[in-house]
Amino acid sequence: MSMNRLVTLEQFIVDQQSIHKEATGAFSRIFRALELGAKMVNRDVRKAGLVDILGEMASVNVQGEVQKKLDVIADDTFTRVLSRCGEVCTIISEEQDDAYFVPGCEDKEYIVSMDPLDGSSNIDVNASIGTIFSIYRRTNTAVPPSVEDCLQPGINQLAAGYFLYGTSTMLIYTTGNGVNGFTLDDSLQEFCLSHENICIPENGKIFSVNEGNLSDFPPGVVSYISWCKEKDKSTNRPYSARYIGSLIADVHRNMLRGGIFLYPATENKPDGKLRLMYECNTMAFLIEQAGGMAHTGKQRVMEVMPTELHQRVPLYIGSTHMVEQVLGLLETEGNF
Ligand code: AHM
Ligand code: MG
Repeated sequence: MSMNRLVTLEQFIVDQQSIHKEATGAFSRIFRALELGAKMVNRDVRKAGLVDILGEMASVNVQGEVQKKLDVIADDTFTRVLSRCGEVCTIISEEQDDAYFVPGCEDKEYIVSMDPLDGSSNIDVNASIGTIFSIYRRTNTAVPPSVEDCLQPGINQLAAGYFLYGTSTMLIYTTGNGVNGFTLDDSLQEFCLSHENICIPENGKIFSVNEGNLSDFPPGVVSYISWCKEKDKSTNRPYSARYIGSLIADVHRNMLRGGIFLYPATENKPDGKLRLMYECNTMAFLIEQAGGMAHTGKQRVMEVMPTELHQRVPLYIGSTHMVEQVLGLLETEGNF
């Protein structure tokens, strides 16, 4: 019988709180809300292929409501649970054009930015998707919450994490003190500590990029990708190309195995595709906490000062040696 201690997310957070005496309990309430939201979304995701068969959407239609897509359902769910927890004044979501100021919570300190269901083009093909979140503290609670409060660089994140709805459902998160992973036990409906103190290898042999866009990539990235494909025993090349098209799933694999994920700038889209405030910063905080690196090609991701909620930045993230190598090539061969 395994002698490992069974630690639930709840227990882990309580233990952490007793280590950090300054913690107020507000954080635990936010995490509890996120956990509940993830269990609800997980339940919906697991039924994604069944709704037509079971007719659940039809019953919704009878009431005259429009059939909702899962990413909208996920947005509703997390907005609801975070609003109810009573600790969050502002929610930023990929699904909402504007920041949502939680009624009755104008004096609260915390801001949550989230992508409620990232990789949503993967839903219909049963590939991994996930929820991404970051928690910030408001800079000035004496005035009503505002968009300006939210425009903080990633280095201000208090916590960040993602729920991955994959072959199993996991939560990976950091509060700036390492990265830990929890796996949902379906029968208990509890997240249990399964990946303690995750560290990303300094080097890897996986590169993850949408190579379909190769002809539009900066010269430095084109060189790096062809270098990855060359044969060279001493450096373990060629590397393996792995691309799910779901940021969380791709970064998760690379964090555990070692590797690099690239979503470069192109000439037409100099800011790339991925959003700073609820995709890149979250992943950057996690990867840096695991010992890796996250860069836009011009600066450290977490030092970018956002000017708008849905701002995009190019992303090079993963094992330190690999990211450094791309940055070197961007410097010598060219970037946009
Ligand atoms: P989404 O937020 O609309 O789901 O888009 C973000 C996703 C990421 O998960 C993934 O890394 C990327 O888009 C894939 O983009 P592409 O299909 O261009 O390769
Ligand atoms: Mg997204």
